[in-house]
Amino acid sequence: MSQHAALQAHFTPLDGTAPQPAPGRHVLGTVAFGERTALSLTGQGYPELAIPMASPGFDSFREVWTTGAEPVTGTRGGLAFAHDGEYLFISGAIEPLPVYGPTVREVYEEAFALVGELGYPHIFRMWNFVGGIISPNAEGMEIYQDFVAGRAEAFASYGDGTGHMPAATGIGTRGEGISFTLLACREGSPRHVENQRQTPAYHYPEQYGPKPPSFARATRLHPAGGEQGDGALFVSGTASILGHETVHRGDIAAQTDVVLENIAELISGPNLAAAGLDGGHELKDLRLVKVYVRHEADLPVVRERCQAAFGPDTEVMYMNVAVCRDDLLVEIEGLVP
Ligand code: 3EB
Repeated sequence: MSQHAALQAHFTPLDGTAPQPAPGRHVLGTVAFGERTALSLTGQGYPELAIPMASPGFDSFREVWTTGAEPVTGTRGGLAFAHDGEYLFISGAIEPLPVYGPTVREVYEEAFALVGELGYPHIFRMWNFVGGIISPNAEGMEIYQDFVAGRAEAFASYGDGTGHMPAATGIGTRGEGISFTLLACREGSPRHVENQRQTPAYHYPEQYGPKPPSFARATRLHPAGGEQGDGALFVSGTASILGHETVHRGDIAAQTDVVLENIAELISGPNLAAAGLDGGHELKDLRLVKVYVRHEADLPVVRERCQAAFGPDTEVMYMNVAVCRDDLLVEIEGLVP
């Protein structure tokens, strides 16, 4: 991430060896997209969240967040965290439950309290990994809606209104339970961006659930002391939604194209300008892309369209998991460094 070398991420193989940070770099936290479900402080001290996301024919890998300063790490309740003076990484995990809402509220509130206590008040990216995302909970409510309601209640404890809601991913897993990772900063200032082609998720109408999802379409992180264009742009999980409606039900090629067009529009100069930000990017500028494909058989079509859209330097990982609406076949996220 250009001027602010302080926070960086990369993908590494999930082969049992510990990630080796470059000289002068320290691991802040990792997420292992593999077979297991676990949250722990590793032998090297940093938090690792393991999520069951891997399957034959798709990718398994570790996402490694590094910084230039030695982190302090710890655990608290269901959370593990690390912070380096400017950046805070928190992961949390909730075991399988009949109903998730109240526990999601509790654990997310605990994470938001920690953000405040440790002095990293600006959350700029969250990932929410929701097992059984479109299955019913014990009361017949879709687990995603159960999760969204608990998260919405927790966000009320983090700030008023919607202006502080960060870029996020909400996605299924191949296991059960709910886990999450968040990134927050101390001096930097995140700027949240909506997409002119999409209704802000926090304004979705009630037909999708009692509470709307708490996230922004993208967040640009302005590092402390940096110029406006210096920061990375974090692109939320993006689906084949125009306005608030799923488009191209049952057509994986067309859904993939809409997702790519949605991201292209989101990161474009005119859309950033509408959010008061300068700069503008293209799909080829994306890095650390994750592509979530609902149906195994759709992978070749999705891969073909992604390869045509992204650049030679775009790393892309594919996973076979459900998306948060039954009719959504693909979700894609990434970042522009
Ligand atoms: C959507 O646009 C698709 O609930 O955190 C994308 C990104 C989606 C984040 C979340 C959900 C979330 O509504 C789903």
